[in-house]
Amino acid sequence: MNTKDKHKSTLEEVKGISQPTSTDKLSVQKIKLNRGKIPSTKIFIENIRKRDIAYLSRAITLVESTNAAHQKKATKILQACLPFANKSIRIGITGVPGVGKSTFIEAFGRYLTNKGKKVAVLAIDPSSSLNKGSILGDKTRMEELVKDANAYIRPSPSGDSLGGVSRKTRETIILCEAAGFDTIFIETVGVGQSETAVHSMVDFFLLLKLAGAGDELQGIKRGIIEMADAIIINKADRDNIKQANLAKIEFSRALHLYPIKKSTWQPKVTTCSSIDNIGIDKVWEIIEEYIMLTKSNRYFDDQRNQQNKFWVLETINEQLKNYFYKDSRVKKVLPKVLQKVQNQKLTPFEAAKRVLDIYHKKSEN
Ligand SMILES: Nc1nc2c(ncn2[C@@H]2O[C@H](COP(=O)(O)OP(=O)(O)OP(=O)(O)O)[C@@H](O)[C@H]2O)c(=O)[nH]1
Ligand SMILES: [Mg+2]
Repeated sequence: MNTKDKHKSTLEEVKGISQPTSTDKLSVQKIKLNRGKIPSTKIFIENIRKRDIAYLSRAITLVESTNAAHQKKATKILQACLPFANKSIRIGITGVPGVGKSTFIEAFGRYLTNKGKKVAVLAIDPSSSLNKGSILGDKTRMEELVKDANAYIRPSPSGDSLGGVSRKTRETIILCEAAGFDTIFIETVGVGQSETAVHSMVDFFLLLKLAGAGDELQGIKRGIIEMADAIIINKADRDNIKQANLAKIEFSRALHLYPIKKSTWQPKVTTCSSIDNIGIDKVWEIIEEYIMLTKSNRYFDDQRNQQNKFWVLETINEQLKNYFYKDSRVKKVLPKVLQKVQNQKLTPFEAAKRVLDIYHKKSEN
């Protein structure tokens, strides 16, 4: 062994045979990065700005961590990333399990990276797709996108609070934007309340649907249709083309019955086949048209400002609730007054007032 080799990490010391992927250079860098000391904020920023995925992922992990030291670090990184954020198009994608979200994102993502775009995909709450194997499923359905150097796919863990998930996703958006991703997809399963949260963090909201199944069958709530800027009838291929075209006409008609949106945008309906890559370009055309309209009538920036305001207030609300319910005296008194309400000894309003008074008194001391 010569002196140069002596200083090599044992992780790299496999002479004469090709390195398995688990010990290739990038993996070694990742392993090193994930152990021991957390790098300085400056190092983080430098590497995130270079679109170094290992650093970006590590920063997102800090954002997602509940550890106080990690959160402090995450705040510093986010603050430093802020000047570089905000320069992307944020697109929400929703639809019931099986509608083809992952397949669509694979096709659409590839279409965009071929156009020179840098695409980040954040999947919120992937575990809600009934089985927890969906991340694995996504990896196979986004086979090409996963390997694409201009794409980054990150499933967000489903947290116990919606506010918590939303905060993490919003902060992850900032990190991805600072890393130069100019098109951000945020994917949710269109059956829960997370759509409202996603709607309040994106510029454009896409709803994927299937032809031939009623809204109830598809588990889509009316509110979600109202939020949509475009409805895409997926799987418009093979025996399904005629039905998909019919559904397109029906939805276009139905959408005209909704009140005009503040953006003045009339939501569009289109069909596509994610598997055969047909109609994908039309989706991008629609989004570009939307951006042109809303940038010229200033709705685009207004909406982002409104969203920021909304999230400030939302975060305050959530924190206040946390402080309140974690307060030891509240914890002690609340069950007692609830019991009194149940026994008809106290009205709900008086009960609430008593608990709030106790909390206020404590904070004044
Ligand atoms: N024929 C046809 N099949 C499709 C199309 N898009 C998706 N599929 C199929 O539909 C099934 C579900 O697709 P996914 O992309 O996994 O659906 P998803 O919405 O991501 O599902 P979840 O992750 O469970 O929420 C798969 O078997 C796909 O191959 C399409 O355009 N045409
Ligand atoms: Mg999926």
